[in-house]
Amino acid sequence: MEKIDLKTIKKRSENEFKKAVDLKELDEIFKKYLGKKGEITQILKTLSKLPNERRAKIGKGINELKNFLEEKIEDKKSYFTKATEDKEEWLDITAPGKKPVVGHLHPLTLIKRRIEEIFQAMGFSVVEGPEVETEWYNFDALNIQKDHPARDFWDTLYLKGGNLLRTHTSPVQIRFMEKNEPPFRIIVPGRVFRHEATDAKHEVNFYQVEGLMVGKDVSVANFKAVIQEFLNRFYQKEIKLRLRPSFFPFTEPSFEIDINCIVCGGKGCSTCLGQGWIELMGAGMVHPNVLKNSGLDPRNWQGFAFGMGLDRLAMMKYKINDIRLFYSGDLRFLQQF
Ligand code: FA5
Repeated sequence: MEKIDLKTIKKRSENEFKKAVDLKELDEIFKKYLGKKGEITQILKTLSKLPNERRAKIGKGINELKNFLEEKIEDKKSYFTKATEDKEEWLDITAPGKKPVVGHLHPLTLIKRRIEEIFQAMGFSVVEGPEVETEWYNFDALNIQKDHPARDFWDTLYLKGGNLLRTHTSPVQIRFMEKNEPPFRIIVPGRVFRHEATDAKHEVNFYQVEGLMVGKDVSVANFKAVIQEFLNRFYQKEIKLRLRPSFFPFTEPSFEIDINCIVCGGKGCSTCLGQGWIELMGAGMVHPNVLKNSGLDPRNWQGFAFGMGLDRLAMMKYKINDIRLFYSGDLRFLQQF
């Protein structure tokens, strides 16, 4: 019988263990030494043929080596198993790729940008103002005295210290005229707030676009031309509009601008409440007191102002019958734009 060199087997197997990188390789080593046809198993089988003295010696050595290998295998096995479990990121390069969801702008932002583009092309600058206002800018400077019933149109939320959430974008008229000499033309898109019950056409938080054009001889005719041009470009078709006499403390004369309902073409539907017309904005010639309150001499300057509901423009454009959808955060709605 050939010489059994346990030391060499131990060294060799130990080396192989060190090199093993996963459970599969470990299994190969196990089979090689301890499997049915493994080296150690074979030696154990031949023990009975050895003379007594040698058998005892080799038997002891081979059992020690067997225990040693079994222990090694167990250790390394639990090491590999744990390492796999601990892996935080598991990259399966064969899995099909996931298409990243690409977001897009909110419909009201798209509308705001389109409005800005059209007015800028007509020579208007885009100006912004604060959403938290003082009573002076939101009411008094706009010729709405403390006890005037017109304040009731624009009920709002008052903050500690006397400031309030602006009810319209009109205060920016004053802020701009205080700092700039006419002639000028501006638009002011922005968020406004009102304390009122919501319905399909009314929100407590919505957007307006203020317009202001002041010069030596700016007239109602100029206003009508600018608005007609704007609406035609915005809706990409000839829009039928009408000016209705109205009242705003900060304009004289004042009017309301309605457009033929785009949803039903003027026949009458739920969006226009059967009227065939939809109110889009308030407007008028800037009141002399407003010019005075902004530091301008009404004998030298005159102009028009308007304030339109951005949400209402968007509703007409996209044929949306409830304003509250814009603020619902419902992806089924938003993903359509
Ligand atoms: C005003 O806010 C005036 N500041 C507009 C103005 C500016 C008149 C300059 C003259 C000169 P009014 O309260 O009517 O006016 O609102 C203007 C527009 O905002 C309305 O025509 C409508 O389109 C929109 N709007 C008003 N209330 C709501 C609401 N609760 N929800 C959504 N849109 C609204």
